[in-house]
Amino acid sequence: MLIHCLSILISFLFRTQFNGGDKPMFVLKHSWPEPPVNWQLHSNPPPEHMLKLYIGLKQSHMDDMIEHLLEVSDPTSERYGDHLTKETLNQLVAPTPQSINAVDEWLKENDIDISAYQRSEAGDWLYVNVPLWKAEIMLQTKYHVFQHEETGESIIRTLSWSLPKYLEEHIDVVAPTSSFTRSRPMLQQLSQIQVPLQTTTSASQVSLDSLSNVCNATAITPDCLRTLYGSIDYVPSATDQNQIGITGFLEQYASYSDLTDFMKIYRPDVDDKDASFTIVQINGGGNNQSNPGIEANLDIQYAVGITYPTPNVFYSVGGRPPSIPDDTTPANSSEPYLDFLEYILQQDDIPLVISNSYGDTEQTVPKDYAIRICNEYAKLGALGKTVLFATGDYGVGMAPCTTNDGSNITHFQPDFPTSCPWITAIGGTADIGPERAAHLSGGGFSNYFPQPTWQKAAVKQFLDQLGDKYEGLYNTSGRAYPDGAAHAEYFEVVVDGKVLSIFGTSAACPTFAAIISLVNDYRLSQGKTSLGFLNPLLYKYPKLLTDITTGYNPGCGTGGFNATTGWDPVTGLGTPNFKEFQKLL
Ligand SMILES: *[C@@H]1O[C@H](CO)[C@@H](O)[C@H](O)[C@H]1NC(C)=O
Ligand SMILES: *[C@@H]1O[C@H](CO)[C@@H](O)[C@H](O)[C@H]1NC(C)=O
Ligand SMILES: *[C@@H]1O[C@H](CO)[C@@H](O)[C@H](O)[C@H]1NC(C)=O
Ligand SMILES: *[C@@H]1O[C@H](CO)[C@@H](O)[C@H](O)[C@H]1NC(C)=O
Ligand SMILES: *[C@@H]1O[C@H](CO)[C@@H](O)[C@H](O)[C@H]1NC(C)=O
Ligand SMILES: *[C@@H]1O[C@H](CO)[C@@H](O)[C@H](O)[C@H]1NC(C)=O
Ligand SMILES: [Ca+2]
Repeated sequence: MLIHCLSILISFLFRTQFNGGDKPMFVLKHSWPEPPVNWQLHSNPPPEHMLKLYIGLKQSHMDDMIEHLLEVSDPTSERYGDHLTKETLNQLVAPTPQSINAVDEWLKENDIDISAYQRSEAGDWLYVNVPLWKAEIMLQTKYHVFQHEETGESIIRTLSWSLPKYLEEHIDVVAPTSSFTRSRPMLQQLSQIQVPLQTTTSASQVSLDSLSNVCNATAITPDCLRTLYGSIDYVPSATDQNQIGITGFLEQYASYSDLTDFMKIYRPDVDDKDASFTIVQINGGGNNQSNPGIEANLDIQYAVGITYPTPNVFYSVGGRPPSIPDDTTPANSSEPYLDFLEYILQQDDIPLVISNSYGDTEQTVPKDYAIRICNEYAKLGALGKTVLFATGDYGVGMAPCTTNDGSNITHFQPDFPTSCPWITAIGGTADIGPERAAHLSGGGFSNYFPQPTWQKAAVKQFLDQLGDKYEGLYNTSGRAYPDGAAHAEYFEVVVDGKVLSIFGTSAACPTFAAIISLVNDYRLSQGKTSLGFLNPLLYKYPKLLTDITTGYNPGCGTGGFNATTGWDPVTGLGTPNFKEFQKLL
């Protein structure tokens, strides 16, 4: 009743803001001077094409939410590990009744029936199916089909969009609009060398006193990584409370039979019939077992290979749009992160660690969109989940390293979502004993997210010794990454029954994630809670990671940054040391 009266009052107030007749005044939300690099205007989509609009309502107590998150992630706080429940989280982020009513009113004005949309549990997202022509009126915009020059991929986007002025304070983002991000797998180089399928001796059966007995720097295996990062003797026991999640985008499917072969070769100590994983299909995500993806197999094989017998979940996220959209094809808007976040945040049972080996340059997304997606990952942190992203395989930036804000200047190109501070960003190393930074390792400084307090001292130490080198090419006050690293070269992966050798931070991310999953197992088995958002812990206790001090990450026509003593923008604080985690936690 109260809400009903309020909504009448509010709708009255809005009308008074209307510009003359019944047309509201619009304010520009975002615009690009030109399509982002490699995207070309292709054609006009049919007006009846159905779009699924994601409307992100302003979250009311985001600052409080972040404060909670920082407290429960600070290892020196009494509240360390006291993660929020989903109910508390949803209450904190729920929009105000004013925002809810304002947006409902807007949809009503546009003859959108309440049955045509859904709300997230917290009420902070609305998912609305509308024909394109209507979205164009609502957002005072024009949608086009854009095609990617290299991949031929096409998406429906706009170069500029607006909102009625009265909604400015109630809505953060509407998507799809002007975000051109693609979820690119972070494995750049793929050796065609095929290693014959053969059974090796398990590390637990060979002498462990020398790493070189187990590791071959040009043929990385799970036992090598388990030895290198100190988890070889650890047997997970909290497997009824612990899961690790792996995301898959772009029709990347993980194969059961390839995992079986992989385990036969690389974990002969495990009965391969026992090693498996669960597949969850989101938003039309497929599962074609005859078409295994290299990225998907790499991720799942190393996650299972290191965490076995911890349950592994593979998320197959759909949503790639038709190559040329027509009006009969259902709305597939290519918003992979939003699709995944929409799904996962509604679940009661979310894996404690989520590994992501995908990303794109930060400047392919508008800043407000990046901030909102980043806040969604912060929610996962507040719930006690660790979200990790690979940092990319192009060192300090993928060519052409020019800005697309109209200024067209040369600048290192940070990657997103890994540049989001609520994510643990994982770079890559190479060699064994000692490891050095891998040349491909993505690293740098965000242009969107300010540097968080927990990393300021570590980053300052690096910048002080760097001096004015590269001045103007990167943002000294931005969120700096990676946070950590793991091996990223010559990973042996079974794909379609053959062993391939893979490079990329895509290999590093599930490896680091798997070690963190084992630390969670260790804590859970002692009745403690999960680690959750990891970064404040890592920066407070850098000993948890092995410092990498050599190597560099060239890119953008430069030698890139050097790995140095302490934190560096190539390998972060270093590679995980499971035994140190055990000692501290
Ligand atoms: C290391 O791996 C490479 C590539 O697979 C192989 O050619 C080499 O023989 C291996 N070295 C040893 C000592 O096994
Ligand atoms: C996206 O496309 C796939 C087919 O490629 C389809 O199965 C799925 O239902 C679509 N998703 C939506 C939300 O329309
Ligand atoms: C599954 O993948 C195989 C191999 O690429 C392909 O031939 C087949 O058509 C695919 N099946 C479906 C249902 O897409
Ligand atoms: C940006 O500058 C580069 C040369 O530095 C040039 O090749 C390119 O065409 C310019 N792009 C635009 C959009 O002006
Ligand atoms: C540098 O980073 C800060 C903090 O995130 C941001 O406010 C500023 O706009 C960035 N500068 C540039 C040139 O991107
Ligand atoms: C990296 O180290 C090399 C060798 O010490 C040095 O010549 C180079 O200037 C350093 N680069 C940066 C960006 O610090
Ligand atoms: Ca270092």
